[in-house]
Amino acid sequence: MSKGLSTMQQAAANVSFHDAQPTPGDSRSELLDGLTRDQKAVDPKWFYDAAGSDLFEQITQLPEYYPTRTEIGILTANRQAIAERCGPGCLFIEPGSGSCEKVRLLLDALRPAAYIPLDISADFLHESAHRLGEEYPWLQVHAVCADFNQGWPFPDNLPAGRRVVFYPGSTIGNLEPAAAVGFLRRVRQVIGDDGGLLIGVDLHKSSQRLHKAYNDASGVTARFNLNILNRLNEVLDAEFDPALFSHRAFYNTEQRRIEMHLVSERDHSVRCNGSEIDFAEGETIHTENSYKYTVEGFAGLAASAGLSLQESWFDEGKLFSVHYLEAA
Ligand code: SAH
Ligand code: AVI
Repeated sequence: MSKGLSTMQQAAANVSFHDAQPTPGDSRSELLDGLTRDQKAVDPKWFYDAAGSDLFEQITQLPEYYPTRTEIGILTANRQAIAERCGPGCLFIEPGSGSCEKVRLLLDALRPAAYIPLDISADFLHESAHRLGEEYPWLQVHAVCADFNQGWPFPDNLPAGRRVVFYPGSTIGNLEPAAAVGFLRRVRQVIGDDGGLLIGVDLHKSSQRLHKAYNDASGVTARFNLNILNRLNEVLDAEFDPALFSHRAFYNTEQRRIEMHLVSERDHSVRCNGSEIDFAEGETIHTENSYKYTVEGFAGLAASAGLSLQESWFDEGKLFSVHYLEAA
């Protein structure tokens, strides 16, 4: 995507945009806190500036990265049943909406009263929401730029309707299990007693398959991982040199998660927000976890947030799952 911000000025009448991004001061302290721990770490939300969102779109097209195409297959094959579960005229809320591609598979069957994409990647959200609004002139789109772990600031002018949260892509896997329960509790609050949750969850599988999905031959995932250093340079006025770090991704079988790290190639110091951060050779910045679940494991997580599984859909190979849940 590279249409730029000019599309904002030609906003379609059915699209509105609400900005509730974290302040630069909060962003700096959050990042510095992570970079000064024993195991240096950065929240994966920092992957997603316009370049990072573009790189993620490229990842979704990689032959090794099975989740996106598998989930698209499941949504396409079951769209009628899914639309029946969600019900007509709902408010369809998508945290982490990215390119808003997957919602397109459901819109005609679903006919929601409004679609509310909520994402941290401001420019990308703008473009994706406007493009969707142009393609679907009957659809009200209320885009919200916010951190989905810090409250969901909806605009006041949402139409009435049952609320259904759509959380595809296994983005839930990027949250620590305790944070995932916190996220699901928020969903439970947002949907109230009569709403629903439609969620995509990646399943536990062979380490080899997982390893390949996060270590693609063309190096796109490595570029995605390294792009986080550009964010650090921008937000922290820092001088990280991407040439001094390399991509590492592996499956941690005990924790059932892919871990992504950036490995320092040698001892060096990086100027960061006016002070120096030291890196030893081989030391890493932990940039992402991607947890893989069993259906029982995910159902347990949801139950502790007050949500119960109503129906599940799978691909033939049981690589990926899509679930519909309601208040328990
Ligand atoms: N739903 C899409 C995109 C998944 S990629 C799909 O299934 O393909 C994850 C998306 O979540 C990105 O668009 C990213 O910008 C967004 N995201 C990640 N962390 C976030 C956070 N803390 N708050 C809001 N959006 C976030
Ligand atoms: C967005 N999220 C679910 C992706 C994942 O698979 O965990 C992000 C990603 N990281 C590396 N490749 C894709």
